[in-house]
Amino acid sequence: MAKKGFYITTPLYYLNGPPHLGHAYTTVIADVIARWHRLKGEKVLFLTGTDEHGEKVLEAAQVMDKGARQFVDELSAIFKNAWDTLDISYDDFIRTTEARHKRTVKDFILAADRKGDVYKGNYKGFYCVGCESFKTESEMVNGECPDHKRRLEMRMEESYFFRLSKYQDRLLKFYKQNPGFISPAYRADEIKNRVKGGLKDLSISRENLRWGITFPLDKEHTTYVWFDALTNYISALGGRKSAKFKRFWPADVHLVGKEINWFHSVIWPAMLFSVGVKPPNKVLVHGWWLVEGQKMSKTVGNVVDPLQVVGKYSVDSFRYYLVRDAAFGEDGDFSEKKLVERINGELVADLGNLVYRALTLAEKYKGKVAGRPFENLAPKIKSIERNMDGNRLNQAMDEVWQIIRDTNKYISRTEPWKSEGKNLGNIIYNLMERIRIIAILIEPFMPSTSRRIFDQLGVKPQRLKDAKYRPFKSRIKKNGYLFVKVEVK
Ligand code: ME8
Repeated sequence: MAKKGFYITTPLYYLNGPPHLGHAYTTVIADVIARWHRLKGEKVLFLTGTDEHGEKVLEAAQVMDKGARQFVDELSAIFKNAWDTLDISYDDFIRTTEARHKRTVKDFILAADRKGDVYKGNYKGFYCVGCESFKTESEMVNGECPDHKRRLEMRMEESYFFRLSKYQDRLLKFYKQNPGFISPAYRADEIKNRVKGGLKDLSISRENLRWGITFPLDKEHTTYVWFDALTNYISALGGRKSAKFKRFWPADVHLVGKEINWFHSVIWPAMLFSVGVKPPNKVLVHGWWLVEGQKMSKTVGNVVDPLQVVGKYSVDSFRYYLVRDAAFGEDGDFSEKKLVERINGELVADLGNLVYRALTLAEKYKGKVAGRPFENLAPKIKSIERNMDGNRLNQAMDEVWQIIRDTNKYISRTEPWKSEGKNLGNIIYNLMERIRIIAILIEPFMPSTSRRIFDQLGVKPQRLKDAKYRPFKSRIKKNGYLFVKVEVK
């Protein structure tokens, strides 16, 4: 059976605290891409979940004075609820503590061992619990991990190793043959240069940590948390021999933040080479959200809670802001002031106003709604499609917004309040059809707003193939404003 579905994943988030703005961003972006592919009529598998093993999670449980098991059960439910609130249309939510996952991790280690890629040795190095990885001296700044600002401890222990070094040439060849594998392209260069500089074998087991998956070759060892976590993308399919695997693998997109690109673009493909599975099609790398110019941190006290933001504004305005405000790939800078500006200036004044004005006209008008398009939208929709397919989401959004603004301009230009008869019927036809098309195009970004527009037009939710003018078939039921203006004090 050939692959015939679109498979997209988010990282599995560590359970060391509730989800924050950064987690919400990745998950919303993945949701937009997943919804986009469904809109095109594709069968989609959208996977997210939680990374529940390792020292970092264990430490967090201890701080809360909870047993690890209870801690991860509670926190993974909190993640799941957050994604439900944000209208995330995940098809599967995997937890690394599940049996289906443990089975696949064991299968991977045994297969890599059969290939001769696992051996026992000793590790000596500086470990950062924040990154859950060893750091070289050149990566350290004043004895600390620059990302986590933690003093790094020298560790020496017996460990099993994975022969990552063996795959250097194969990886370089793979990158060459698959130029779109790491995207955006500038994120590929840093990876290629590092791989060219040589690869060290990877320590994949821990002796003094019990919270994890028992290493199948040695009961005294626990599987290294990254070797464990990466495998999830295949465990969720039911392992490398399942029917679902045949249907969905290779994954189309692993969406990740820039700090874990290395794990997904180097270690993961090497693991897959070892067990004889094709690498994913694409690792799509995004930047970080800062908050008013600063890195989010508990110590600074500037961690943004996405649920608080959507409680104050709305789910769709938050989703809209996240996608629109940061150029994909680059860092973004969260500010509530900018969020409010976009709500008032774009959601209320452009989209909300358009729908309200046009439906008011349409509801009052008793004549025949028919006419001719004042503009051919096909080239614009093609361009949006190209940008969406290329994951340039904010550019696609800009183009959708242009259609919205042009429709508002069309109202000012044609002055429907001064028109009547066939002329008015034609204006209303254009407005209703364009609004229906807009509702289709915004669905991936703002699913509930899209639904509310379809409801008011009295039509069923539609797909991308319906995004063209057709005879008017709506039954208007106007129902309030889509967005409310935020009063700024
Ligand atoms: O790395 N801006 O989990 P994690 C944007 N468990 N995105 C951000 C962000 C920010 N400030 N902070 C976090 C792990 N993220 C591993 C992954 S995958 C097999 C295992 C997002 O909880 C971004 O996607 O530290 C980043 O890569 C991810 O959360 C890291 O989540």
